[in-house]
Amino acid sequence: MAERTFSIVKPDAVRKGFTGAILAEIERAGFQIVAIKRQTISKAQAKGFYAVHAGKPFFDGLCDFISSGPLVLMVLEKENAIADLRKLMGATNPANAEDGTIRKKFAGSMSENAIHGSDAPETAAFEIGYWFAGYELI
Ligand code: FUP
Repeated sequence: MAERTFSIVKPDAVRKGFTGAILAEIERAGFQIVAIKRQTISKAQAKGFYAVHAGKPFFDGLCDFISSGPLVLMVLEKENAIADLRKLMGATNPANAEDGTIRKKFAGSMSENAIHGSDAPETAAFEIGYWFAGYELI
């Protein structure tokens, strides 16, 4: 059965002009783009989204970075979408990402790593609901 996941083309990749190339990789891997929007988020919105990381040493920098410029928010669908997107993204630190992954091709560093993808069904449900209303997902 088709599964949905949530993804972000992060501000570093948008700034560098990689949005289209990353979307092409996602579609080529068999994902349907169910919903998509480009916007600049506030630091308060970033803190709510990344609440699971609150208190970690990188939390403040992460929230500054993700709210530093336009990003692209997406809901993606395919069978096994959550795990398959994680595989397509590659390791959090692009230095450890496998060849052919989005982070290997487009990410510059651990903190500015081009793409986000939900890591489990519960986080996908929270993240989709955080950024998209039900009527945007029909
Ligand atoms: P990932 O699921 O691969 O996006 O990675 P995490 O959920 O562990 O981390 C979320 C984001 O926090 C990463 F994309 C980058 C940032 N981060 C750091 O900057 N430093 C760290 O040590 C860990 C994560």
